[in-house]
Amino acid sequence: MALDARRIVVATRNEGKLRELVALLAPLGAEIVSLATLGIPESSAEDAIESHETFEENALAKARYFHALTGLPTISDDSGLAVDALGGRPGVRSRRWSGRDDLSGRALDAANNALLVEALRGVEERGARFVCAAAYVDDARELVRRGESSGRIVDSARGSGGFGYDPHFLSTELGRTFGEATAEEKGRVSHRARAVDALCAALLDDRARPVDQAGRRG
Ligand code: ITT
Repeated sequence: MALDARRIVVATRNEGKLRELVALLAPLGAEIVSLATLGIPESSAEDAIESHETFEENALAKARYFHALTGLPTISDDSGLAVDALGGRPGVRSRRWSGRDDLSGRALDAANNALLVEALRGVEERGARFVCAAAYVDDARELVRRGESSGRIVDSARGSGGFGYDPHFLSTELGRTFGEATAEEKGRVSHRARAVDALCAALLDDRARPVDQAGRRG
C-alpha cells in the first residue's frame, strides 16, 4: 500500500510549485504525475477547497479532493507568505491577496507583489516567513508536515528565479532573495523543502516498518 504504490499524484495547478515539488519528492523513488499529465481539467469546484484558516487544513483538503478524484496516492502543498508587520497576512490568502481573479501566473504574481510593496510603504519592520504544509493522502492514511523559512521583504524585486513573492523575499539563510537563488539553493532552505523533506522522511520511515499478515505496519 501507500509508498509501495509507485505512482504519486502531485496535486497543484501552480507551475512553479510543481517544478519544486517534483525535485523535492525524488527521494521517494516513485513516479510523480501531475494533474495535467493525468488530463484532469481545472474545475470551478477547486476554488472552494482551500477555504480553511490553516495551511494544514487546506493542504489536506486539496490532497483528499484529488485522491478521491484519481484513486491514486496524492501529495499537495498549501503555502504562503506571513508578514510580521501585517499580523501574518497574507498567510493562507497569499495567492488571492490582490483580489485579481482575472489574472493568473506571472501577471497575478506581479499584482500580489505590487500590493506587498504598497502595504509596507514607510514600514520599517520587514520580517516575514514563508510557510508550507505538505500533505499526503492514500486509501489508508493521511499525513501532513509543516516547514518555514525566515526572511525580510525588500521593496525592489531582485532576480527572476522561482515564482510568486520570491523576488521580494530576502532569505535570512541565503543572504539573497529567493528570486536570485538557484533552484538548488532555494531547495535547501525553503519552507517547501522543509515540509516535503519531513513528509518524505515520515513516508519512508513508515515504508521501512514490517508489514504483518493483515497488511498492517508494525
Ligand atoms: P495550488 O493550490 O494549485 O497548489 P496555488 O498557487 O493556488 O497552487 P496556494 O493556494 O498554496 O497555491 O498559494 C500559495 C501562494 O503563496 C502562491 O500562489 C504564491 O503567491 C505564494 N507562495 C507560496 N510558496 C511560495 C514560494 O516558494 N515562493 C513564492 N511565493 C510563494
